[in-house]
Amino acid sequence: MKNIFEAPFILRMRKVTQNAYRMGWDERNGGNISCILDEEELKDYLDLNHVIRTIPTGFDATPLIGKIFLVTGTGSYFQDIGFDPESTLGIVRIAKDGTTAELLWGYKGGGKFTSEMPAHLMTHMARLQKDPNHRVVMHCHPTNIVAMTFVHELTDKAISHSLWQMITECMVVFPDGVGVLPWMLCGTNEIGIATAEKMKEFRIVLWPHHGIYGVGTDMDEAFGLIETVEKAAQLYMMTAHLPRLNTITDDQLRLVADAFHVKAREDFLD
Ligand code: 2HA
Ligand code: ZN
Repeated sequence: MKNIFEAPFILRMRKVTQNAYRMGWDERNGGNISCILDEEELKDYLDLNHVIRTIPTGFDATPLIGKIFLVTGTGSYFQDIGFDPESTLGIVRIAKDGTTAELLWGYKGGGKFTSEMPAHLMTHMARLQKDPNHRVVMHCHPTNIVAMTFVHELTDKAISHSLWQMITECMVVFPDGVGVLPWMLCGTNEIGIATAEKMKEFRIVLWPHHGIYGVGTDMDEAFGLIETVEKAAQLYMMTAHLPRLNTITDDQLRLVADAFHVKAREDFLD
């Protein structure tokens, strides 16, 4: 068996969580990440027949039966994941009943996965239907995007349009726009269902006055997507109270989309 502490998926999780912490997106135990692991790769590191214990998920995840996830633990601090991955992370497989997770590694000391597991697993189900290469769901609390939800109209169209206008690159990185939910109680199946519903259309979903969900085919892509949205929100917040003398027009946004061969959400342009 290879040493799991040197596995690329553990090293990448350590890198991403440390960077997110330093970006100020994950104060205290804020934020969580889940990543679908490749069984072929994992079997060099773990005996997949050895289940340490089982943990109920609290809902039916039948489409994910047999899938294996690396997931941050509830209550764990992102700043701790780098030096103590085995206590702060877990590897779980969705069992044959669809409602139980089998712990294969981690959550040392009796922990369990993030309280936002419903939103994560339901989002994985929604995104896998759209993109078979989908792998990662990342949730965190970037300062400016949360600030923006206090001062901006909360519709998918209005918020996507404002973000696109902040940096030319935004149209290239998220031509599909961002979705936004009404304020809802976090950690519930209800917010999971609402998040996954938006994820049928978007790769970014905002939880007003709380944070953001971003997805990707790997951790760097999910991180980069959130990073780009947060940068745009920062520019919005830096300029929102100042007279707007210049902007990127809708025709210019279309020009960017054409030049970079991406398909802008036309109904979000005027
Ligand atoms: O895990 O971010 O939304 C802490 C949170 C809950
Ligand atoms: Zn949160």
